Amino acid sequence: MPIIERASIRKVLDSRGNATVEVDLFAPIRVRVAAPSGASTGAHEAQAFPKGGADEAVRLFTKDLGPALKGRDVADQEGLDRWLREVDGTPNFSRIGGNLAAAISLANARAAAAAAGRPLYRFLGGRSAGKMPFPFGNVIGGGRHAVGGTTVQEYLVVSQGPTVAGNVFANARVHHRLKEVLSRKFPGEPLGRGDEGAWVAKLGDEEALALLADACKTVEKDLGFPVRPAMDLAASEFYRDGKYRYKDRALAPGEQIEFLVRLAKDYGVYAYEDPLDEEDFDGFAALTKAIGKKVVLIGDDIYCTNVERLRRGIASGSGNAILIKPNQIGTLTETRATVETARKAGWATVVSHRSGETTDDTIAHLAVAFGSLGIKTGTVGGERTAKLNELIRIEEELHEGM
Ligand code: 2PG
Ligand code: MG
Repeated sequence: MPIIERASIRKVLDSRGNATVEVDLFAPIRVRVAAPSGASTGAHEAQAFPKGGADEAVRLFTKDLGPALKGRDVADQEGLDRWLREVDGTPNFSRIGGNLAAAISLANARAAAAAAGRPLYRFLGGRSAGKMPFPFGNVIGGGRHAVGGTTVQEYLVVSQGPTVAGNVFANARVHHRLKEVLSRKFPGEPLGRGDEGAWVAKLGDEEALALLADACKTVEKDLGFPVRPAMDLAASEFYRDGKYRYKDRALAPGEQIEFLVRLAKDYGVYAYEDPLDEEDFDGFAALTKAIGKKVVLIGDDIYCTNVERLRRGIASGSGNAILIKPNQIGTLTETRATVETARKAGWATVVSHRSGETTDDTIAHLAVAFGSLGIKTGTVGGERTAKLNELIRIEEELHEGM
């Protein structure tokens, strides 16, 4: 396979107006990957940037990493990823930053795919690339992604029709429907949107779920396939002094589990992400015992795409699915190891965007390559539709047998 002839980097904007990094590799075809950034980050995830932020990442790349990439064979993904770990030398990529590591690592995969003349999803997924993920679309928001919204970070719609294109548009329909419902409910009041394009309104947490479940039912009836509600509670963000602190109630861990079991039953919740604090493996196990056969229970902050933490969770039965964010762990090789471990244990994977995104569409390819159950990447907004529209294109290619 070809070697990297040239590597460059620039500081670019993310969708929140913060700086992130974008890496170009020439091998000799030019490929480009930009890294996203989170707001509700897990305690155990890679540090996104070195001290000094994106500017320091650019400096490190320009001085050391970029020149050292020159001459590397793009086929050696694992060697590159090992080297990134060595160069960094810390357990959480705090010297070079997980964002720089992920951008380099994924750009190399893109370069290798381009050299092989194959789309990335096919290059990474081999023959198994073919099953399309369900899009998980954020439609009502709060937490760290929206000022004045719900305590829960994300209310999501998961449309489950026969095609990804149909599901993407069904999710958008629920987003539209909620705009009508919310403008009627709060006449004359401003209706905002959070970092991921979800509606932000003065709603209680159960009230928001009830509105979402209703909107899902309406669209489901119209379209004739399952359209289900889901939530990313990002519960660590509102767990303080032993209680989950909602606007209208404070729940001890046992009460939180009872609350979630009831909501799942009353509103037909399809999936919960981070329903409990990121250190509560026992709570996750108790919830999984109670509803794990019926509800997809996804660990994001608890696992941070980290294979060691996932192994611990598999052993204790703490969930049945894991969220996959490459920049939480830093390299493609480690991301794949986590996905493989999940698959072997019968756990589902959901590949995810970050709240601060760019128009980079790499995760659409990863979700297809990994045969993931889902991809969480918003419903509307250019940095979200970049991924959704790429999924539509991938589905078309698969359909045409390309
Ligand atoms: C999450 C993500 C994406 P952030 O919690 O799942 O929705 O948020 O990127 O802010 O960590
Ligand atoms: Mg999350």
